[in-house]
Amino acid sequence: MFIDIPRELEADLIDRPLPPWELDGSFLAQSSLEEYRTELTVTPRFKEIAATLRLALTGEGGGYAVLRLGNLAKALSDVRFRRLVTGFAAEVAVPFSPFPRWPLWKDIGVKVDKDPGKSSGIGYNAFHMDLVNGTRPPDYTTLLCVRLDPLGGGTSILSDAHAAVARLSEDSRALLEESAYHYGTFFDLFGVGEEYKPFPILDGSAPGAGFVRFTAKMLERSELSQAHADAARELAEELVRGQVSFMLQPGDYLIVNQHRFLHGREALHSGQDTVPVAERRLLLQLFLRAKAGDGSAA
Ligand SMILES: O=C(O)CCC(=O)C(=O)O
Ligand SMILES: [Fe+2]
Repeated sequence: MFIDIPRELEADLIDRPLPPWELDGSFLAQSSLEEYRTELTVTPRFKEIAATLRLALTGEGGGYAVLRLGNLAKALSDVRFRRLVTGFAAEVAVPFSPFPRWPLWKDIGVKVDKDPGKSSGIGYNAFHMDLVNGTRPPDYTTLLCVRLDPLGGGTSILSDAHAAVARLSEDSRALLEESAYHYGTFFDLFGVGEEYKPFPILDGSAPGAGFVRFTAKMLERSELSQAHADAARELAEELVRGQVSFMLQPGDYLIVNQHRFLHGREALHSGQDTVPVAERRLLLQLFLRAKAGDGSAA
């Protein structure tokens, strides 16, 4: 679901600088949420775009959206643009940082010597949920594209997790409901609950509800029993079968409802070591927590 910003709204937003935000612990402060909302909702059509965005993320069949903010990215300074995108994000849920040492927005650059399958690696980044091993993963994960891979790789991939689960056999689903899965380390994180280890991929909710707590990265990096690994591999294959893919353009803002969709990224093009670090692909990542009492993320 791609959402364009009407020209008149772009023009209004360019003339409407937002103040710096404040944090309350690792969350965007309520006062900043209200201030941004007040500033932005007087702009004609902003409310309408925010409603379209929420519907794309939580309505029937929805689960992700790409806001096309490229013209605004070009027209505004980095600081002003980042505040504006934070304002859009705050219309969906509360921005927060699970990583105490990082600011609200975290850089995802390209590191040629990192595990290629992990965040900021150069290889295929398999379907996953972010912060999968916390008892409360972020309700939304969001990625803002600053720079493309100049060599042409890095297509984003998304897949409807519940649709993939629905295509599995009952036996596989039963295995995925067992607390037999684990992935990664859990250290010094805020706002995502406790470490969950081991965890079930399916939590026994009704079809279409609950998290599909999954990362295909566990297939290579976690010790799993044969039967559990086979069921997880089937799910990974169904996710690929149902995937959509597109190349994020500079200024595109991808928001993923983690209760519904899993995400990943195709490999960057070979030859990243020949690209100067400052010219490599760059995304900025921000996580969102659904507002208290707002059951709509699920
Ligand atoms: O590089 C990308 O497009 C996705 C990165 C990602 O999913 C992550 O770092 O969690
Ligand atoms: Fe991710």
